[in-house]
Amino acid sequence: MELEKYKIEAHNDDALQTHNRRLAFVAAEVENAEAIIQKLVDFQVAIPSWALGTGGTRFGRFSGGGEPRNLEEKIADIGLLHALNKSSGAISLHIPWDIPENTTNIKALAAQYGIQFDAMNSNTFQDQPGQELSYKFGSMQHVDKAVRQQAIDHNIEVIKYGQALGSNSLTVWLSDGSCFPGQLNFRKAFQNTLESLQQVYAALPADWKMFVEYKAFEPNFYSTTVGDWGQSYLYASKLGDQAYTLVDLGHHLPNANIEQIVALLLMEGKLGGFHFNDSKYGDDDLTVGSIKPYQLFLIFNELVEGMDAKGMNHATDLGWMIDASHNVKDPLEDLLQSVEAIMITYAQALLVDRKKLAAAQADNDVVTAQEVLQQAFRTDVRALVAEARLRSGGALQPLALYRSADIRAQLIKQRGAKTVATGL
Ligand code: LRH
Ligand code: MN
Ligand code: MN
Repeated sequence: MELEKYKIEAHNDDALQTHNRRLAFVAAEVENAEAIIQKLVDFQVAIPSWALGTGGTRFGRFSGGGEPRNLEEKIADIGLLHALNKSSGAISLHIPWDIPENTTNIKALAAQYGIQFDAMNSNTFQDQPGQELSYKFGSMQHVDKAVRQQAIDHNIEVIKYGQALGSNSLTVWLSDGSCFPGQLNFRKAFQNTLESLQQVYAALPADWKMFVEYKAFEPNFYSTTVGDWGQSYLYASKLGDQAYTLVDLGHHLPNANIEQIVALLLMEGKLGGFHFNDSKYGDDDLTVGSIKPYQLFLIFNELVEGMDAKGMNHATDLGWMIDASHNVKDPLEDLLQSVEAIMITYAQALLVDRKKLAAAQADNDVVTAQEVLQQAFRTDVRALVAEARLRSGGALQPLALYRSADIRAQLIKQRGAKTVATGL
C-alpha cells in the first residue's frame, strides 16, 4: 500500500502551528539550528529486510498480521517508512532470507520508493534446505576445507546479487566459535577464518567495502572466532584497505565502553559501519534508544567528533543500519521509533560545544566537560528533527500519522492476518 501525499500534507497542516512554536524555541536556544537541520535532511539509516516481521525468540513467535510475504512487500514497507520519515531511504538484504529473483525488477521497484541497497548480508550461520554441507561446527573456521569453500562461495554469490542491485558493501557476520573448552584450536580457527575471508576479499569489486562484524557470544557460548573489536580489527587490517570493522551495539559484553571503541576505530580509519539497537542483557535487539539513550548519545558524540577530525561525510562515509527485531511491537512502529531515536541523538551530538569541551579537557576541568555533554544531551531537539522531515516532504509526527491512517489494518486487509515474514 502507499501513503498518499495529501494525507501527509493534511497531517502536517494540523500539526504545523504547534511545530512552529517548538521550532522557534529550540532555534533560539541553539547556535547552529540551520546547519543541524541540513545534516539531518542528509542522514539516512538503512532498514534491514529481516526487521519487518515480528521477531521471535527461540521460545516462540507471535505474528502481528499483515507482515510482508516477499521481498517486494518488504520494499513496500520500507517505502512507507521512508514516506513518513524521509530518513529510511535504504534497505539491507540478508541472503538467502531475501533472494531477489529478478534483480532488475527489484532494483526498479526500490527506486520507485526512493530506496537504495545498503550493505548485503551473507548467512553461513544456518543450514538452508538442500545445502550440501552443514555449518553445525562453523563455516569459515571449519576444520573441513570443503565447508569453508562452501561459505566462501556463498559470500561471493552475495556480492554478485549486491552488484546487480547497486549495493557497494558486504557485511560478514560469522557465528563461528565453540561451545566448550577444547572444542577448537583458537589459532587454527583464526587462520582458517582469515584465509576464507581473504578469498572473499579477493572477489570484492574495487569500489566495495567489506565489513567484519564481531559479536561476543551467541550462538556459541565459550568462544567466538570474531568475538570482539580487537579480533575484527585484526582481520580487517590483515585483509586490506577495503575491509573495516562493523560495530553492532548489542554485540558487546556488559558495560563495554562502546564509545571508546568507536573513537579508536575511527582514529585508525577502520570503522566501517553500524548496527543500531539497544539492549539490557545481551544481543537483545531492542528498539534503539529504549534502554540506554545516554550511551547512544556518547557514541554519537564520538562519531561526530572523530568523523569531523578526519573530514568525513557523516551521511555517506559510514554504513548506518538498524539491526533490531522484537516480539511485542508492530515492526513498522518500532522502526519509526528507532529511526527517530537515531536522528534525535545525532542532532544532540551535533550540538556539543566542541571548543568548550576541548578547553575543559585541557584544563582538567572534569565538571565543565560533563556539563558540556549533558547540556547537549538534555536539549529537546525533536522540533529540529521534525523540521528536517517537513522540509524533505515527510510527516511531522510519523508515528501518529501511521496510527491515524490505520496503516497496519490496511496491510492486514491486503496481506492477511497470518502472514509470516522471513528472517530470524
Ligand atoms: C547477529 C546479527 C548479524 C546478523 C543479524 C541477523 O546477531 O547481529 O548482524 O546478520 O543479527
Ligand atoms: Mn548485527
Ligand atoms: Mn546481533
